[in-house]
Amino acid sequence: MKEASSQGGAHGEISGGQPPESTANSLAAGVLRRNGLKSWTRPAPTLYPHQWSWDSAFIALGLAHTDNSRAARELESLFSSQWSTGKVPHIVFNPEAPPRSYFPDAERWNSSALSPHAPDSRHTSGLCQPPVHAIAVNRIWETSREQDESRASRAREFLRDNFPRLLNWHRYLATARDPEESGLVTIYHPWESGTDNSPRWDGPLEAVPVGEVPSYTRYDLQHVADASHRPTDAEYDRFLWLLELLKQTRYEEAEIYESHPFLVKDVFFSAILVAANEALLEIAEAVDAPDEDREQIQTWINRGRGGLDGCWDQEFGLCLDRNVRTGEASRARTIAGFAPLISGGLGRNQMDELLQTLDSPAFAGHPELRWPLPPSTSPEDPGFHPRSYWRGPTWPVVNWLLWWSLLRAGETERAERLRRDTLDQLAEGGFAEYFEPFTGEPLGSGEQSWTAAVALDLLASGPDEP
Ligand code: 2M8
Repeated sequence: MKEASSQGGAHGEISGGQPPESTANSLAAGVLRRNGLKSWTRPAPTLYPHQWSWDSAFIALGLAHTDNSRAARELESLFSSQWSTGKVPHIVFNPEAPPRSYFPDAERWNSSALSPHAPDSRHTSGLCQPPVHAIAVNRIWETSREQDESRASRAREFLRDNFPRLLNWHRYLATARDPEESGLVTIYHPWESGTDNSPRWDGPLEAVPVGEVPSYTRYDLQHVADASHRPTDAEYDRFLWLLELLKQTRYEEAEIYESHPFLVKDVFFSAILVAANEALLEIAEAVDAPDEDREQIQTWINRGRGGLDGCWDQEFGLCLDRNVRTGEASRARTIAGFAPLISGGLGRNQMDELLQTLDSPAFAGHPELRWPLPPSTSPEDPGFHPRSYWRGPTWPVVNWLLWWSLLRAGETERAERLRRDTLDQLAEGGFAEYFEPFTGEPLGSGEQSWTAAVALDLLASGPDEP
């Protein structure tokens, strides 16, 4: 496995060929250590100097294999900035980040001043991201249980403390973000999806007339080798305009629902919520939560699966997002379409159809791919771009989600192939943020924490592992 340089865009090699797993483990653990601050971990050394919500969840999942208490602290630190509405903010700002290192900064979001629901203690963004957290908490529980009784009892304590926070977070998503009770989560900004410039958002974004955006300087471009890896300036203008509109509502959910021009039912986010609710049900079991909480979680799971069923597109063999404003489906072929695989509970026919799409030339079966790993956007989609962020590159963190979902669905052989191919890609390209799908070139930031974190989980979960 290669180790990428800590400078964005550079990916230096420290050893050739695929190393033994113990070396790979220590390289991955080293990335998390170097990106680690006192109680949480930066997603990348320079490009992302603050705490990001779903990055932290993946990081905790990886840390669960090396240091349970550090993993627990990672999530506790994130949840200490949870809003009173239950929302877990997508960014918690680091007051010690170097000046002019990331934009939009805390000042631009201004959430503590604008919203009475934002925490006083730390500045945060006003958005949220996919809820991987309960899945990570469950991993901490699983890995602690395998150890001595004192660790298991500390983990049980951690579960007890965090169950109410997770439940509030999921309740926020099931209510404020789904007033229609459709089972699908509404997002207010492409940043909430985590797949920022995906062609999924092209249609809904085009419908947003862009107003006067207060002047700004992008700092992200100074941390990558080439601007083509990142979203375009035109995309940034739209992202920042949406932020201005959200500020005008003071981040009030009801007002946003009333006036905001970008309201989309995100199938990928919704599917992760279903899987996270399954994890939460297991946590509820472990902490002996009241029956009504468990029933509530089960209702959300059923509702989520029902909602996703309604978004199935026969022609693409994928699930599609829906614009709440127009009712139209986003006809883009992206990895988000595999949402039902993540939410689980599929019948044999739908599973076969999804796997057929996954294996087809539209995704992992494309004959020119460096590894048979699904690009974030299908090479057959008009919005595909092999180097541009979420428009085509392969993301290890997405491979992890698909691998984990395949395992849960009992597709063990296929899951194992995906695990091996993902690790081979990292062995050649290092712990990059994302990869060019045809050449395997590492792109974006080097030393990306969640890439290292999922590598640790994949390495620990091989068929030879106990
Ligand atoms: C990317 O998003 C941020 C904005 O939130 C950015 O581009 O500046 C996305 O890949 C997102 O999913 C991820 O959580 C974040 C940090 O890794 O970077």
